[in-house]
Amino acid sequence: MAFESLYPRVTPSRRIQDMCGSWDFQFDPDSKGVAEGWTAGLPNPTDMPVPASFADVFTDKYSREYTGDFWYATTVFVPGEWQNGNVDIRFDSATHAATVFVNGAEVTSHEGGFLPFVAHINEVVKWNDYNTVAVKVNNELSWQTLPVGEVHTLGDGTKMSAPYFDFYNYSGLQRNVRLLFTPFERIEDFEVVHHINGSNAHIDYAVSTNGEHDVEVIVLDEDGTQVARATGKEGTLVIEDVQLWNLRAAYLYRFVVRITDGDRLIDEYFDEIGVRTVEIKDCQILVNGRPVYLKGFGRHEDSNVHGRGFDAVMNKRDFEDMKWIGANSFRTSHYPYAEEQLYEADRDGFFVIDEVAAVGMMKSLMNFLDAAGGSGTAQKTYFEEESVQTETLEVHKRTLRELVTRDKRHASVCAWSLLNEPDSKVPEAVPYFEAIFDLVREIDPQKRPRSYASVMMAPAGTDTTHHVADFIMLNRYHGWYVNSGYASADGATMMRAELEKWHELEPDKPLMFTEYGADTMAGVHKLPSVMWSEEYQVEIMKMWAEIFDSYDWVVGEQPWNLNDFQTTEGIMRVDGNKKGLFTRDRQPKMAAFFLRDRWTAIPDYKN
Ligand code: CKX
Repeated sequence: MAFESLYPRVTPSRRIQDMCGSWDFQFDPDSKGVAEGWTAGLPNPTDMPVPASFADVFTDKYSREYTGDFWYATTVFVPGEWQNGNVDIRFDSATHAATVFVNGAEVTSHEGGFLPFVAHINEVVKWNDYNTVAVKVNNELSWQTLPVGEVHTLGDGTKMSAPYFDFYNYSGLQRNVRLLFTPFERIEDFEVVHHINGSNAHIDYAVSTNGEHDVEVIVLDEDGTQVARATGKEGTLVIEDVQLWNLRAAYLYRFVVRITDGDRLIDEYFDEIGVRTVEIKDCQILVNGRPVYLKGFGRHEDSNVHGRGFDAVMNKRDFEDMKWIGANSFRTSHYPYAEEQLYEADRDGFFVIDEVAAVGMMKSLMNFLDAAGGSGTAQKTYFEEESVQTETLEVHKRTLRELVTRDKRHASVCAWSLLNEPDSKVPEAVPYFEAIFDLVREIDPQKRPRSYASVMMAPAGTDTTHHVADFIMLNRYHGWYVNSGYASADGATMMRAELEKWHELEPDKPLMFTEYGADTMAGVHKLPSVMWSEEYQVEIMKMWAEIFDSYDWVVGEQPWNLNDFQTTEGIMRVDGNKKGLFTRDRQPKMAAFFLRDRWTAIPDYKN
């Protein structure tokens, strides 16, 4: 069943009741909430906005850094007339794990903090009455969670998150929560695969329902005119004179799926879908058969006080900043983003590299940098650990199934990133990578290109896993973590040598940079430049640009990061990571103007 992956829509057969707003909230450091009946309501709550991360709303360190169980609770009125259908609560995410109780009864649980799940509540609901919803959430990290990390215990017994990744471990009900009504017989999922034939498109489709009645699919253009129709749970739709979806020139059709019994409508669902193809060919990434040059960013869902909480205003500003600077792509680093972000990317024609939260698969104890030296407490490297090759691999596969199921129809989702900066220099990584890359090839109906973001500690010749990738993605930091400051020119020389080696190893695979850059404090100016100054970030962007322009099989550049963002505190971070081309309040640094001049002069398509 993939009903949980269908983005909620109001249609003639479907209803939505928003559950966002102020919920009760309480920490449960002794994990006693279930035993003490918090499932029916919290004993001593404060109020907490949903969606939001809880950390940055508090003024005390204990609350901000809280690690362990914590609870949300609210009441929701369920209309009596909804008895003649399914009633579900859809959580667009709960970070990182959640168990849901309705009127004291456990109804579902879910692990993974960045993908949706539903609680089916018909059996426990009080119809035409108020119902208590309690959610036990947990934000503890381990070698089996995606993302990866540890939990440390301080001297007084307090737990503390120790992420293996460089973003703050924000958690909570960070995305939308909705009460849904759908017919008992309903559309559970559907997929489309596009084929372009001259001026026409042939779109193979498959619809999943939980019943036996007839299915029809209708396609409407942007004027609402019907341009195609087919019947049956599977088939092919033909759109003549198709308007293709292109980078920064989107066109979206409305695919309307119906279950009917003669003239009677049983269920209707729709999605806004762009018709396009994406493939690797002739050492290029092709959209609609044309080679593209990707300009854009690694990002984070991150903003002041909201933390990782869904923020439509900040998301809109991010897209406006990306359009201003001339970008046409982004990677959902380092976790699946809210569906609303992908719909925005569909509308604005952005090429999205959709990344699962497989980050930190390398041992680290201090803002992840320890991983470079393999230091830290673990005796083994990450992929040498038996539990990784078994338990974590299953978590990774389940999360990939959820990701592909949720995002498979989006025109903007043009590629998958299955890991970020894993320890890909050890032979034990090979079977793990092969298993997850094979899975995504199997379950993605559109067979999109797959890759992973390569860490600088596993350069060409050391990396053991690049054979699984359809294209190469490099995170490289010459000019910052290595060969920095006055030595940056040496970094450029070393990078060119590594690129030549990559092209020898993988002559048929295009290559792009998914991270490069320099921490930059907005407002720090020096002549000549020094590291951390805005002038230095400009120089580093120029250094990388000259490298990219030297190779036609370098097909994309995504500096790190679009914005400054919050991380775990440490000696390497000044209230977060400052590699943004924009500040955390979305204002441009000097280097953004350099990139704007550069990117607005580079076409989205090479021909
Ligand atoms: N890459 C040496 C992953 C990102 C971090 C970035 C950084 C690292 C660099 C790896 O999540 O923020 O240190 O800025």
